[in-house]
Amino acid sequence: MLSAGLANMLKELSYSSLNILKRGKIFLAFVLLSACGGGGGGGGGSSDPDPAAIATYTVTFSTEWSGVTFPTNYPGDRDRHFSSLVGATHNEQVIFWESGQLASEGIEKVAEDGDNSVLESEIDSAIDTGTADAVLMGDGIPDTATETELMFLVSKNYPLVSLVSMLAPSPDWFVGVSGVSLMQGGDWIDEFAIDLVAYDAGTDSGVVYYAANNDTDPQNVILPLDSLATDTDFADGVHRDDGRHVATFRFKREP
Ligand SMILES: [Ca+2]
Ligand SMILES: [Ca+2]
Repeated sequence: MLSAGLANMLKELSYSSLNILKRGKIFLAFVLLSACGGGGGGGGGSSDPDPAAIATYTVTFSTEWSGVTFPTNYPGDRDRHFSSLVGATHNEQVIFWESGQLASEGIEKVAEDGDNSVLESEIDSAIDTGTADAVLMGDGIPDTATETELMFLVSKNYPLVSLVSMLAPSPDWFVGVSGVSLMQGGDWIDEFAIDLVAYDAGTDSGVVYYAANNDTDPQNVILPLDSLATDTDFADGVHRDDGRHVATFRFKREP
């Protein structure tokens, strides 16, 4: 609801309030803090004693994947899509996936089938042990669109985000982030973007988008997607010639 300008002004006011408090001008500080409290109610943490303990973010998931940008064996405009977003807010004591490590069964299911159920169970287990705060579930990018948005709450004790989506159709290829922090130096980050590398989950041995299922046994580690130039345009997870990324996450803090 608040314009960015007004939100910034309120933030400045709250810093001013703290400075004024230090100087002992309690009354004026009280008035300013009241103004801030009223303005910040949209953040969802209005009953929290510390308004900065919870933040609301929107992540915009966008793609430039097309027959023009990645033409080699392109699956076609009516087929190319990204599966429903799935992930978690969590702390540093849990890692749901990592390049160079074996994929969990949950990541395998997402990467091969766009099936989020096992990864959701893995996140639920982490929530039970106190290392994750919430499961994030969002839309994918259908063949008819180039972006989607997911809004979510995040708390100071669980400021990391892991979020993935299958690049589809594909044998076991996915995009996403693992443990990216929405805080820097104790403050919420206003806005940032991450260009997404395409990863091979190491769980299926297909080399083209429409490869038949071919379980990799023993499983390989997760790595940026590499392929022959005759199979796809990907090398080291990006376009082999121009370095283009197949998708982007843009995180933006909501006022
Ligand atoms: Ca593979
Ligand atoms: Ca497999």
